Amino acid sequence: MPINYSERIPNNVNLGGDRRLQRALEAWQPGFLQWWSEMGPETFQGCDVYLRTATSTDAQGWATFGYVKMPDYRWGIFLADPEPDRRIPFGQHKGEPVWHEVPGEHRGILRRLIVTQGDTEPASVEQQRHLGRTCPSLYDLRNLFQVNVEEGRHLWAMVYLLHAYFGRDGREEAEALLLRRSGNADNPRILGAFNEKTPDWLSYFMFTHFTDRDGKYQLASLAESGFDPLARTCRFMLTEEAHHLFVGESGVSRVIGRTCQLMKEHNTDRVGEYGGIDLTIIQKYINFHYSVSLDLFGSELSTNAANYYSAGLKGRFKETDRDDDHLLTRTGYAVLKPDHGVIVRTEQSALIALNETLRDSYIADCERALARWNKVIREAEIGFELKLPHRGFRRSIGEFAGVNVTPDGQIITDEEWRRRATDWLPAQADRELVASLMKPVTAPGQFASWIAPPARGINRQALDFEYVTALPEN
Ligand code: BYC
Repeated sequence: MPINYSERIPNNVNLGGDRRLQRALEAWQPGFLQWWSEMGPETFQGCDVYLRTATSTDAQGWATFGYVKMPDYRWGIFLADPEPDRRIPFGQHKGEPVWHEVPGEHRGILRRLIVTQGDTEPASVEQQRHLGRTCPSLYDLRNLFQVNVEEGRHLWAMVYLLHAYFGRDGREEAEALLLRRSGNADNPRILGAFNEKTPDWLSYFMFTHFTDRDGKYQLASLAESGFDPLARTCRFMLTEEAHHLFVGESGVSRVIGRTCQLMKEHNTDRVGEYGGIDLTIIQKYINFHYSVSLDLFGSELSTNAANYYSAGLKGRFKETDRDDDHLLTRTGYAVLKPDHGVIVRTEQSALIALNETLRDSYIADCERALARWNKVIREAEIGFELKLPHRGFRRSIGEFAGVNVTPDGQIITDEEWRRRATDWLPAQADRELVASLMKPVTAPGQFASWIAPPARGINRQALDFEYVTALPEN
């Protein structure tokens, strides 16, 4: 069936006037819809969900709210407005006009970056597909689906770049994005965190807090790219990403708030029997999701990252605001490394240490959010402080891979690690307790026992607004 482009696919890339691109997307769209029906949210595809859809990039159009059935969601293609006379801000081509076509000599690595970014988007939808069944409220169910459809749109954004700029190999990569599966042994998603399970809503909030936040930093680095279509695409994606981070941070904050309330009401730290999640369990989930997400920045010392930067393809967070030479060929950067049983500070070339530079920006952001969670605990007058574990804790990528580092940064033996791992990471019993609380709550305005209501509704709607209607029986 031919697609009506201006209606079905809202866009600002002149899709209606580009026959070649139309044909490519026409061939890809049925596969996407098939993937969405197989791997998108289970059970709720026939419901009306109060969603925001981007229909243009201006203030009126980028967040249009209304009831939509998810398979009818209009997955649009948007680039932020071009900046006149934009110049490549960093690397060997610094100061030259940005590229509007793929620079031939950097084609391979550019495609690889776009594919890696694109692969995470459907992966996260796959990881979250079961969660609707155990939603803590209609408000949270709606937010889950909002995140899911927007990850779908972010996949479209990367597929648009592959189709519009990379010809046949771009089309093949776009197909492959629909074939890999999160956690599949034979054809897994590319990056580690996207093959983990998201078994419960606490994991989901941690994921949207810590793993989506990697997305914020990676997208911001790609938004500096000298390849202007990628930069503009990522800039628009970042506007949507902010809501995903809000879902994560406020979700965890509401769980903490409810736990503190139960601790005070019952004068105990163990709130499981009262339908809450202990702060010690929350800490273990933080340790797990934070460490998995730190791995997403790649090795501390990376020639890939140096090449991306020198080629002008991937910058640093807020590259253009930084006051240095934007070449980094003669600059140093401090990097922590394990060395004979202790962790030492070493001086490295800033160009080789770019993954660590981005990880540092991310860690600082995570610290700020953690302080906001701790404020909730402090205001409840409870003497407990959540912490981020050391950056070397439970890492699988880079200098700390295979080294047993405790949350406070001590290197320990394999034997001691085995003995103490469940002090720091969710044990079977912790996961079972959290799982036992995951009972669906779908009456408007009601919330599960383990989470506090949010401060306000979505788009100024009331908390008892029917964010999802026409729910399936039982
Ligand atoms: N898992 O020099 P290295 C998001 C591989 S999240 C598995 O250490 P490099 C979102 C690496 O590919 C943002 N493999 O790293 C969030 C390389 O493989 P090859 C996603 C890994 O290349 C929530 C080898 O190890 N966007 O948007 O400098 C919901 C050595 O590479 C991992 C991006 O990531 C890992 N964790 O940096 C929805 C941006 N880490 O060459 C969405 C694009 C590394 O030996 N990607 N490897 O085969 C990049 O910029 C880079 O690929 C990375 C890795 C930063 C990921």
